Amino acid sequence: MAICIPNRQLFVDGEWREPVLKKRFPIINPATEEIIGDIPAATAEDVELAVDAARRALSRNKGRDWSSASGAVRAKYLRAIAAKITERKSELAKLEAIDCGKPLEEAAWDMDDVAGCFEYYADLAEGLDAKQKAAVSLPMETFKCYVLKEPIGVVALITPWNYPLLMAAWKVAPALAAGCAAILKPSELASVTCLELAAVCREVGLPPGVLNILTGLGPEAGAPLASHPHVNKIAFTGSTATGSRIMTAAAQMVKPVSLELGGKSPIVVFDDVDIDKAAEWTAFGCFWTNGQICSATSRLIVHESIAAEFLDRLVKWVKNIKISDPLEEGCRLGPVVSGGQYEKILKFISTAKSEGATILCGGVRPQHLKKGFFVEPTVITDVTNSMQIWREEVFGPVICVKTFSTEDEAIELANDTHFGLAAAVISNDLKRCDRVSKAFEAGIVWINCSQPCFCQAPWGGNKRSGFGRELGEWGLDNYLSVKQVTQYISDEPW
Ligand code: TXE
Repeated sequence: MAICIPNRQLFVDGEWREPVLKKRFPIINPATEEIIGDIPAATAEDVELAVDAARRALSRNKGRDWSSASGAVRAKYLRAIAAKITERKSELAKLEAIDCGKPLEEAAWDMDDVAGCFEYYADLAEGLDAKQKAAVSLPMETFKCYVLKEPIGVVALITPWNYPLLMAAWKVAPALAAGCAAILKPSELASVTCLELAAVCREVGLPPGVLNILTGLGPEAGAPLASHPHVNKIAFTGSTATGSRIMTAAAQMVKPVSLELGGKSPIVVFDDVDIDKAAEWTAFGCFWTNGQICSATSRLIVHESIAAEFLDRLVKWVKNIKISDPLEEGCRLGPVVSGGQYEKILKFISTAKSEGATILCGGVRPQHLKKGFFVEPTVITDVTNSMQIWREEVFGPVICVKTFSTEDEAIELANDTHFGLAAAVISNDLKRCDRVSKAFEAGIVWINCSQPCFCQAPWGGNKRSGFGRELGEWGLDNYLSVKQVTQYISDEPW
């Protein structure tokens, strides 16, 4: 199934533009370790051009002001983008699969979600027209007050590689719906489909400068973008370490940030469950997208009375997962995204072993695959709270297991982390699920499932998993600022 990586440039002011320093870097297919193309590497010079273009797209005297266009007009473009993504779904899914290693079928679902996200924010953009001005009732009749919701301005959107186009859509769609102009900086490890988004924007005639896309390295392209004085807001998804750097840069200029960072999310399984179903949800929650999901439920906390049987089923389930090139029919697990991530995951596993944990299954490269960054799904037991594998985000197909005997103990173990993104509970007792949900220190809770995600519902974490919420109306609010207008009412002329 040959597929050609389109040769693209940076996307600035509605045009393809060669990077000022003319640098490019290679794209590596993680399933074959082969170089399959290259992409432009933006630097601070390109950031200047992109920020200028975004500012012009919002400037009232140029006659192309995206921010004061009606929500209905913006919705028209968002729907056109959604339609083009759907039209190109199968090609985009293949590009995503060979760029980041996710199974083709999953990549195709991502494309549906991308289109759905643009559609959803098109609806919200239309709704915004009616909500842009809201009256506030005051205790004094001599004053009247209303509130305007206005686009925040030029926004920097810095995204990761695990859902390259979908994570971009989660930010681009609400930012554009709100009337902001954006500069998207995708991850250097998987930027191909984001450059195709640029092609889509050209095709639908999105006004110049409304969306600019700069591929490049974090320190060279992301850092100057985050610290640019004319960027009014930064929305970031990625590691906690980089999130902290971005927050520091934003603090210098007192600009708002929303951060969706790492996780070490628990899944608590009580003793009253259907063990097969619970094992399947557990495997799905941790091994979907190879565990490279910020919300992966990578700490299994299972009731001691069912632990042995549960682990037996989980291991059987895991051993049935088809690991192959993502383009192969029936692939359920592809390679992890890069050589760096591969080494990092194996190091986590060897450290767990040296700290005294047991590798129940996996932990190695699958024997039938000699090339590519493949790691077998790994289940680790005999884990203590102080071990690295219990405390740090692996971002790979690795789950670590602890047992509990009481509900309080389960909650304590679940919350025993600096992170607070997601948590799941599996039990037939819905009152208990309700209690446990309230006790979880996490921004997202799943009951009797793990990982479902809908663009209508808020997404984001607490503690070191960041702050701010994406998706739903909360996602739109990320890109709106609130202005109070209060008028003194008087019969006397001014
Ligand atoms: O992340 P980075 P990496 C976690 C996961 C993974 C680890 C490292 O644990 O193993 O992060 O992955 C840009 N200023 N997550 O190195 O560095 C970078 O170019 C501005 C969790 O890929 O956080 C990319 O576009 N930008 C996560 C983006 O930040 C900078 C998803 C994310 O890269 C920058 C991905 C800088 N100084 C990784 N340095 C999740 N929450 O889903 C880098 N970038």
